[in-house]
Amino acid sequence: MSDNTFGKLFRVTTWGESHGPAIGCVIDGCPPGLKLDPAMLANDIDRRKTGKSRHTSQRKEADQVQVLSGVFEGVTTGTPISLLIENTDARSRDYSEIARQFRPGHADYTYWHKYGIRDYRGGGRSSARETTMRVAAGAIAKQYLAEKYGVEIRGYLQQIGPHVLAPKSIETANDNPFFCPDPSRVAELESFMDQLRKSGDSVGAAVVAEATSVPVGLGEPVYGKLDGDLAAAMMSINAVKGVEVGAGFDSVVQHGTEHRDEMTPSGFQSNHAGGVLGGISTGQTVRVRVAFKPTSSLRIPCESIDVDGKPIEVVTKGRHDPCVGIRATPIVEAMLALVLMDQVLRHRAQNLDVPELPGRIPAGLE
Ligand code: EPS
Repeated sequence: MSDNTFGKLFRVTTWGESHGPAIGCVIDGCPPGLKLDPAMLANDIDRRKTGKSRHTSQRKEADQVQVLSGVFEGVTTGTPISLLIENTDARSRDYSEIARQFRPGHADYTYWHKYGIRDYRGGGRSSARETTMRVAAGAIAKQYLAEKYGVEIRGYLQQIGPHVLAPKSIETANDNPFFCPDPSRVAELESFMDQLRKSGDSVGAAVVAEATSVPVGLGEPVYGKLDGDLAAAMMSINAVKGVEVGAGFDSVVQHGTEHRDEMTPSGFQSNHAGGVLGGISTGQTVRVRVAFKPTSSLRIPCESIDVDGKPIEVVTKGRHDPCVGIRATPIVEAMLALVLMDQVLRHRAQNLDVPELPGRIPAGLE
């Protein structure tokens, strides 16, 4: 496993396993002089945590982040920032049977055949636990982007199973366990999840994240496009099976007259592009939608095989998420922040001397 680093100039390397002593990351390339707000860092880590409601895994991690380097008197120094979180509530005995078995739909099988060895405890490196460090690094990127450019990143649960959630009031998404952007739908989600949990099954979900006040010009044609980087970043999150930017797959049925975002001196008239044209940010809201598959650790028995290829019936015990998408909003936001942060530094490295040209239109309706 040799690709644990994300980004070209804002480089984040994560390490650790779900049931090891700790998880951590090293962020190399963070500009010096950024005053870090520890409360904001802790808040984002807390938003992603397990065990905050009955609808997620009941593993209770303190998720206390230790800043080991790269910050002096609360300000980044430009040297590598090293963050560490101890694992304090791993229960490895839940995994004793899984040690020799494969859960259909899980990375168990591919890790085993790729490496010939696997830390089966809590899924090891393939666990969603790893996303904690993405959120930590993303919180630092968010702070820089907000301070320098006024970029604001927010996300919400857009769909869970058959329930499509319109963003009636995005600012309330943090006030409920689902990141639901419509308070009037929360009770319906509670009973949906209660029934699902009782049934022992799991379900998929979709999360939307958007960034406002993104500077024009981020993204590098042709292999470092902003949307290309976003797709890769989102697909690297556990359980993600699809990514859309702007109109995404709805573009298939659109006509050009509908899809094109008409321009006037006062703004773009729509945002089917999702804030990206030719792989470069337009200055409009960058919007991404991410599809999460249903989780595969289920207590409903099913057919599988063991490490010797013998047929078995597999049942997963322990504390699992019936829908990993429920707490994925902070993770999607973090990956959006990391991509924008990296592209900001890359843009400045090459194009700092390019003047702002006349005729730049302000952000439009969206
Ligand atoms: C996970 C399985 C569960 C979750 C875990 C992700 O692990 P365990 O069986 O050890 O409780 O709790 O999520 C986290 C620990 C976390 O911090 O997100 C999995 O299989 O991905």
